[in-house]
Amino acid sequence: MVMKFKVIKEVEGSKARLGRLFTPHGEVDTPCFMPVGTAATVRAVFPKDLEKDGVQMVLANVYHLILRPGIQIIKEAGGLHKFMGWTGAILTDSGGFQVFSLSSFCKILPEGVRFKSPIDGSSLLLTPESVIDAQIELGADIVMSLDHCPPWPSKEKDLVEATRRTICWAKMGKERWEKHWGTEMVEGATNPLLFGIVQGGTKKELRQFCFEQLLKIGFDGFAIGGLSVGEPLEESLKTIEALTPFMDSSYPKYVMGMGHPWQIIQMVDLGIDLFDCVLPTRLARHGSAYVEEGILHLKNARFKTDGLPIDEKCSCYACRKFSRAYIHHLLKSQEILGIMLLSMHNLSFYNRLMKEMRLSIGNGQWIDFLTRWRNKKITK
Ligand code: PRF
Ligand code: ZN
Repeated sequence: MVMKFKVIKEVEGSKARLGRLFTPHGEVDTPCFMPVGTAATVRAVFPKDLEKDGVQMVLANVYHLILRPGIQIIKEAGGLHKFMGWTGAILTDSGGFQVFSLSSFCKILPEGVRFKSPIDGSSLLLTPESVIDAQIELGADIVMSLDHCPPWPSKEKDLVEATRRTICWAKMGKERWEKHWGTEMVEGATNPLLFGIVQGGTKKELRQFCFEQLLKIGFDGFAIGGLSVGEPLEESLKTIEALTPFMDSSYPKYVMGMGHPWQIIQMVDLGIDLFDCVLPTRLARHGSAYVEEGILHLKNARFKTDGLPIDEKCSCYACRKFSRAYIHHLLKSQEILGIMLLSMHNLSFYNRLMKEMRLSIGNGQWIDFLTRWRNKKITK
């Protein structure tokens, strides 16, 4: 198999590493944070600003795009990249998480998941094969297998069943994948990457079993799903810590949907390469801004006359040009620019954090970086 991931530098005394992914839409440096653009838009942010800020890959969700506008419309528009005006890489999620988040609107069947559309009430069947087809039709750079993400807590029997189903669906998806691209990867070809998703709740043995089975099926990378679904944070990190030593280090590893800044730093230390999280853009829509010391709630009256930028250390457009008082005013007046500026700033904060992490791994100062962050308020 041709590897589409290269480990560039490892750290002594940590599992943190610097890597590079090779996708049809360019190289992606890891550790990498993907802003969430579920419905083919990172909410309230122009793609040109993401690009300027150094974002190399965004995440979209095939479940949402099937429902609206429909895969055919995007295909006819020239593919997802053209449709959304994004020239970087795109990872599309498969809909497996919606089994968790929309559990009352879906039914698990051996052949896939049946959803009731929240838009018009119609019925939609996602199968392990149909989600692969749809992601390929969109032109995704990283395609995710269909999985079953169970809630926490779940009975052991239900966890085992969800894991077995995830493995079975991964195999069915891989077979469909091979129908598209063949079984042999051609050196230098710019095919997309296919990732398998490890489930198994917080059960170490089940997680390891799932990974071993997925490894046998063969993927370009592996995601750890089923975390941040209600379990205590300590449990999520322990699960990752128990699993990563069993995961072949030559593959990229992606923890899905978990990304408080301090969690990302700890996961990088555990050898995770890829992240996504709605937090920076969601918090922005609630009027909150990340700074190294914590989170500022800019709707708070104490910012009414504050002439400082959101963060003096940040050089994003929002921080260069505007005051906290102005953004407070925009939020209070329900002006959309307030949310746009905060979204831009929060993503800038994440991108800077990722750049600093890559830099400190690259120049041998990872442990210092980790120690410095451990002492910050934002980690509490
Ligand atoms: N599966 C998929 N997407 C996801 C998850 C998962 O388990 C999670 C869990 N945190 C987020 N996004 N397919
Ligand atoms: Zn800023």
